[in-house]
Amino acid sequence: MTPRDKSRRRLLLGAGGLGAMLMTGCDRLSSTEWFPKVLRSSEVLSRGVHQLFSSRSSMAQEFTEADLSPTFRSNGTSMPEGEAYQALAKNGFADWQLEVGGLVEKPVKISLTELRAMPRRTQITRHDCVEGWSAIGKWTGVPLSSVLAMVQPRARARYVVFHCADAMGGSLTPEYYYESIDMDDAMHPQTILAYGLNDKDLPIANGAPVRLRVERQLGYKHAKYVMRIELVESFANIAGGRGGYWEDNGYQWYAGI
Ligand SMILES: Nc1nc2c(c(=O)[nH]1)N[C@H]1C(S)=C(S)[C@@H](COP(=O)(O)O)O[C@H]1N2
Ligand SMILES: [Mo]
Repeated sequence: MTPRDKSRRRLLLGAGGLGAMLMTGCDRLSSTEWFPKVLRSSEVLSRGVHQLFSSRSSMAQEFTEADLSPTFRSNGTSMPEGEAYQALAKNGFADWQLEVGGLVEKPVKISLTELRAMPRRTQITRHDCVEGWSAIGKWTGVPLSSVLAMVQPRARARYVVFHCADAMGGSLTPEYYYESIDMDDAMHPQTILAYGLNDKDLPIANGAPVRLRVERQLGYKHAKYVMRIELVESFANIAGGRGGYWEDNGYQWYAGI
């Protein structure tokens, strides 16, 4: 027996011994009545703890008017260059239509007027950018869940992808900004398609006519200049395959705050 065999043997014996110990422990415990009850309550407890600390259903903090930043700065694109976008902007986005399709029963095109006529939600939240700045703004828009209710996602749909109007230079074929979130975040009450900022129409610098607010995640997830929403099972075949423009450049897909 080589020294290596010996140490392996010791390891195996050790593991067996531990198993035997656990077995007898369990046998003894399960024969008493209280053990299954304790097990059940600890399961409930751990579910509660999970919801407290890692819950995807928790709400992001909301602030008051007094907390608003004097101005909400712009970051990344502040004016998409494409001719199509420029034409839409010139016309006050009267001809803009949000396309919602992919893995849905009823694909739709929604105009800004139609979006504005839907039940709205207003929220004052803090935006945190990875570049090290934050700002508090008041956003008004339509819960994404309402739009999804209209189109009826198919059972296979796992992610919602936002395709934007701004091309991010660098290569010969334009790479458009895009982002994606999962169904949990898509259905969250604070996830809205915002058309208003601080009681005014969303400025172009901040993503007009419509940008995503997904309040429990970092700034780059909040896609501006949303033109098309696509429900997919996987984002492996979209652009670089990582679910977003910045993700394709190395950022995390889930950017929880
Ligand atoms: N289409 C598009 N969306 C975008 C960006 C962008 O350049 N293009 N920048 C992202 C980043 S990094 C941040 S911090 C926020 C900035 O939003 P703001 O311009 O309203 O401050 O938008 C995000 N969404
Ligand atoms: Mo950002």
